[in-house]
Amino acid sequence: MKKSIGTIVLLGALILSACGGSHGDIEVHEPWSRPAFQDGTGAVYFELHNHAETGDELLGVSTDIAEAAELHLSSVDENGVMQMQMQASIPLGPDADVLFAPGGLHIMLVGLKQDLAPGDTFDVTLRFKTHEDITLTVTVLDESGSMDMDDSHTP
Ligand SMILES: [Cu+2]
Repeated sequence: MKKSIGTIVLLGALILSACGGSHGDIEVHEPWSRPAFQDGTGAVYFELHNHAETGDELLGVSTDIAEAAELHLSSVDENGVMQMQMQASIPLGPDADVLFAPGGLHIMLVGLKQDLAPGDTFDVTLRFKTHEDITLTVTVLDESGSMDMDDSHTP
């Protein structure tokens, strides 16, 4: 009896770790990007959760689909003008959530090698100071942030 409960608990843990893109102490939720065109720029958003009791730091990003991927922070200056600043790194406090969302933190893709159409997916790898690399599969959503069922881009 004890043994089967242990098995059920273990199974539950396995199922839990298999969903939601769990990668140990750092989790990434709902990676998505805006549509964009080849040679232009794109933006990637997601939510980072650091479940560890120690802090970490997001140091950089890489992807095959763009010439460069940068950590950016959008903000509005005193004149109401939207500005973007490149960040050398993003600190992740112990047990902290960091939101990458329109108007704030985002991954900027510079020099896209392909169009990004709603429904497309691509990989982005996050590099941390301590944690091992995390590769995300990003889904392109339409401008309203939902999946566009237009299939004009599928062959
Ligand atoms: Cu940017």
